[in-house]
Amino acid sequence: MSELVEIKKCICGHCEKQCGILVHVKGDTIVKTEGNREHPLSKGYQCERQRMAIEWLNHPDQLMYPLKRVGERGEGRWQRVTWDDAMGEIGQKLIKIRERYGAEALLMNEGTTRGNDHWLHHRFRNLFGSPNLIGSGSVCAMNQNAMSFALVGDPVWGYASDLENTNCAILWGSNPPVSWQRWWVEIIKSKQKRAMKLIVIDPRCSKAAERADLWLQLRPATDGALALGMLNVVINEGLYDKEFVKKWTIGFEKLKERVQEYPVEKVAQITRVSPEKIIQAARMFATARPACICYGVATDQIGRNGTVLEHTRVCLRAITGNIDVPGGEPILRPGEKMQNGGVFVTESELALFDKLPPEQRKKQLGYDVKNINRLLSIRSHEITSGPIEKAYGVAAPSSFRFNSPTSMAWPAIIEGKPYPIKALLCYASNMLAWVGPTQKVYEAFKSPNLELFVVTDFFMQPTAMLADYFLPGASWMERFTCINYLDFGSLVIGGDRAIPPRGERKDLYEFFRELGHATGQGEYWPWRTLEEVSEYRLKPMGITFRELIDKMVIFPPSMVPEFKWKKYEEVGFATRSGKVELYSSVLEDLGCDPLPYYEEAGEGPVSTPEVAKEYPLILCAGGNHMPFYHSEWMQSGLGSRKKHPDPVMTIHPETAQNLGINEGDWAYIETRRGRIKQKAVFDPTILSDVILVQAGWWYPEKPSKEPSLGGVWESNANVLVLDDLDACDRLSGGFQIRGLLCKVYKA
Ligand SMILES: Nc1nc2c(c(=O)[nH]1)N[C@H]1C(S)=C(S)[C@@H](COP(=O)(O)OP(=O)(O)OC[C@H]3O[C@@H](n4cnc5c(=O)[nH]c(N)nc54)[C@H](O)[C@@H]3O)O[C@H]1N2
Ligand SMILES: Nc1nc2c(c(=O)[nH]1)N[C@H]1C(S)=C(S)[C@@H](COP(=O)(O)OP(=O)(O)OC[C@H]3O[C@@H](n4cnc5c(=O)[nH]c(N)nc54)[C@H](O)[C@@H]3O)O[C@H]1N2
Ligand code: SF4
Ligand SMILES: [Mo]
Repeated sequence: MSELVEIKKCICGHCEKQCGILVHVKGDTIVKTEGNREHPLSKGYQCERQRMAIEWLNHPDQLMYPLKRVGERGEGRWQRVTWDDAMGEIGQKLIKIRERYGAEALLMNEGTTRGNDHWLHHRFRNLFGSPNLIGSGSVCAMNQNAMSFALVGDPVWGYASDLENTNCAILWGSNPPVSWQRWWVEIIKSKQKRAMKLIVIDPRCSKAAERADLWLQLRPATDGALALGMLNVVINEGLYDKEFVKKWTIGFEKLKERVQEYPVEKVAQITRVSPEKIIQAARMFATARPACICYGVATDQIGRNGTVLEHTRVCLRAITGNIDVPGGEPILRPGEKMQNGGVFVTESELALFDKLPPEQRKKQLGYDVKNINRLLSIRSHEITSGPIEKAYGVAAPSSFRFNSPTSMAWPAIIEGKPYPIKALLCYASNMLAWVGPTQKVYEAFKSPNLELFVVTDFFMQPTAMLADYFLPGASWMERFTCINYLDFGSLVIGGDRAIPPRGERKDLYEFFRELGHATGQGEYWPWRTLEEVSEYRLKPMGITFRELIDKMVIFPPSMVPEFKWKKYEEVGFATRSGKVELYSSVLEDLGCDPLPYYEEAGEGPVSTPEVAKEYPLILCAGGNHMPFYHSEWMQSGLGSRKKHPDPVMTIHPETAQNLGINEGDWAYIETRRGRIKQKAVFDPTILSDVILVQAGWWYPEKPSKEPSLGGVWESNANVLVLDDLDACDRLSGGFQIRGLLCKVYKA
């Protein structure tokens, strides 16, 4: 083994932030990781997970070889097989299933993006012929993205807010000191440097709210009403950018009429936020200009009204003139010509959406179901694609633009309704932990009607415990990175791999390439490795992958030396009208209300008072904890688990006292769906009838088989959630996670 220490420029994949990390390698051993100060985007930032990256990689539970189930699903008996044998068998089964039931009988499930992976599964699925994909996106950002595309033609949902130059930022159901620490650093800097105003909307005084100039403590899941109340103030007090509205929007008068239905007094009653505070927030946001509303996930998880809320937020951003201006929401597009005139090959081009036959598209679960998933259907994708392609000059982004409601997947597997789903491919996702109710997901996985269930992951997590095949994945330290971040913009990010994959682990590129080869798609997967495909993508730009890794990031001309703002003045917006459609023609075509509105969540104290009698508390089944990442980092022995050995439920001390619960006690949390237990932590700032439970919890130290399944039933928040179609988000199909009804008692 070489004694020399080599330093590799890598991109961390422990979450979606893509920080540049220097990995010190001796032979095939990683000896140290540190934030890369020269990285143009992360500038040396690293979070506490980096301190544990090596122990994570060396954890004895990391799996190194493909496994095939022997015995029943969940029995925990596995046989080691080769990749060739596993892929050969999986490929044959998929081909047979397609012959017997049609390509739509394949359902794919993706987890949170880590960068490289999106076009891969789209390409495989489109070539296979299935329109069916489920993913966390329907309760995480994808819905907001879709609303942005419908109204503006570009994503302006606050994922890239210009915090450095803003005078006012709203954190809406978002707690960046825990969830987005790199943003939080920028927010604090802007507060110090330019006295930026911070508004936080949260039912408890979160870490972010502690630093807020204005904290709006609302009843969970009433965010849609609050937003309309704020819009009412902005419009009626004339606080909007009149010139922008006149020149660049359509439907303002209709919107104005609609918001009259939401006077602040009425909104105050719904939300429990005082009229004075609603007015103050609206004025602060509208007059501070420039201002932005950052992304937060809480509102994607309130069921029914979640995505409609984003309609109102886009209106707020647009009419106050905060789109594509410094300090507002920048517009970033893929497909821009680089300095040499060449274009980085985009995700959408590689995704080959045009290979999915029109008759197959229409079969998508939720393609055309009234009141559900409209905006995340392939139909919506088709409607919005024309103007986008015209404006962008490349295929419309398909990554992150459509999927099916999870609640439609389970009946398709279990009962064959509306048609049978027979195969499930799950990559980088732990469905038993992320989607609910867990009981339904479990029933689907155990169904004899599911003929093939494949999982690729690092660990034997609960979902994998029920699979037929397990394929071991290569982590960020074991693979290369070459991305333009899901076609959000034209900048290209590259990263080295620190060490070759351990054991027989393979990256997702190889996973999908091998699946492609096993199902007759070989000609479409000519590049043997991620390095080769990266060279192909970079070739038009006239640089090699090595050069990219060295440079770390390549920016398109519109970003250097200075970011080019107000691009719409030259090219218009990428909608049919070329304007921001406050009154949405896309929603109208989809048969939805073209204007924003408010309705109560499917379950809650107002919509289901009869349930509230037995389940009097309002449950929010989520809220992040560092360094956990969803269901990851729970393995015992890791620093993360030592720091947080148990799952925690946040509750008001008086509410707990009335229930005879002391701080640190185990408590049961029960809804109509089921019950779990977590440890009580007191927070005097949370609304007294609201509790917050930690999501993603399982116990990797418990048996990896039935009935325990890694303890996934004990403390997993998704045992509690609701996915009745009528309670799901009307536009995204997302199930209801926040604003539910529960009762709590001592365990
Ligand atoms: N109750 C409740 N449910 C929620 C949420 C909530 O707040 N509350 N949040 C929702 C949100 S925002 C999201 S994004 C989802 C998250 O849902 P998921 O993205 O499915 O997250 P996890 O459940 O942690 O599963 C990720 C799995 O992928 C594996 N993995 C990670 N990277 C790779 C890779 O490169 N290759 C391979 N082969 N495997 C990999 C990890 O080991 C892990 O087991 O959960 C959603 N569900
Ligand atoms: N440590 C850590 N960081 C993460 C992740 C992780 O798993 N762990 N996951 C990443 C991912 S994929 C995502 S999507 C983000 C999500 O991160 P965030 O957007 O910050 O969302 P959460 O942390 O789920 O919740 C934020 C706040 O929402 C509040 N909240 C609960 N219900 C409601 C409601 O009805 N309305 C409003 N307005 N607020 C409510 C909670 O009190 C909480 O303070 O985090 C990312 N970062
Ligand atoms: S896990 Fe931490 S270091 Fe890695 S990308 Fe995310 S924030 Fe950056
Ligand atoms: Mo997420």
